[in-house]
Amino acid sequence: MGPVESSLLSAIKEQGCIHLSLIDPEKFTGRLSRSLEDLQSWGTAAIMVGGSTVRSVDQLDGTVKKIKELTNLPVILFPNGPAGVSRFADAIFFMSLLNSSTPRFLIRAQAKGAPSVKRFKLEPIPLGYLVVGDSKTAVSAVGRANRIPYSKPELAAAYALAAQYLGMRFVYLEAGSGAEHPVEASMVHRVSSDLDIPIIVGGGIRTPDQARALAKAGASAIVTGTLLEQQGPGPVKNIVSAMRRA
Ligand code: 1GP
Repeated sequence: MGPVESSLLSAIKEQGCIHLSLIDPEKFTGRLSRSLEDLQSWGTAAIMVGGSTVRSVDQLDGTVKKIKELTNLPVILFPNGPAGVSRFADAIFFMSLLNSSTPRFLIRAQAKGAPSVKRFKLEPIPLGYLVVGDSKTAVSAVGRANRIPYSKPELAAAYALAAQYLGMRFVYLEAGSGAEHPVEASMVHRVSSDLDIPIIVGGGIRTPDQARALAKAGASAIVTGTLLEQQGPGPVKNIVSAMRRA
């Protein structure tokens, strides 16, 4: 296990549930410097960089370099494929979209990207990625996911357990960026009661109440992206403090 994963696990142990900020290089147009300063002071644990439609490595590199200049928080790539690998990041969620219907997102893109991860000496953090819920989001369409409905939490739990048994060290329950309905707390609760590895939850989380409920249900990390892009760092502060209280 590398230093970034170790720092995430220590923060989870200490805080119960941590906050991760996602910056999509294609979408983020806000002022990065002010936002990052605020996020760091409020206690976000790491910055994830990526998005379902990232194509330009130059744009990705530029965003990662800028974030690294502005903060000493770890930068973790959240790749959509080989184009999501930047040599300037610290770590990468090395993930398989477990409920994709295409081998491309199950293993082919990973095989294509793995040599770059090694060459750039990025820290790989193995993660099982699951698209859940009813929202027609970019990740669901691009990843050709057979979404797991909220009415089938036992199915999400079975996939998550399979991820754990395959040696993945995190599971990510993803409702999709900008999802209308974030992951339901009952699903997180069902998954977390079967699992020994941390659960990351993201997609459509907009309010402190949603974040608090997910943290209480057993989420180890909560990801927000769109909120920062659309409303600036203010609302993120309320989410982080609600999670702390939870
Ligand atoms: C998307 O889960 C993340 O991969 C974050 O979603 O942009 O809706 O916060 P939002």
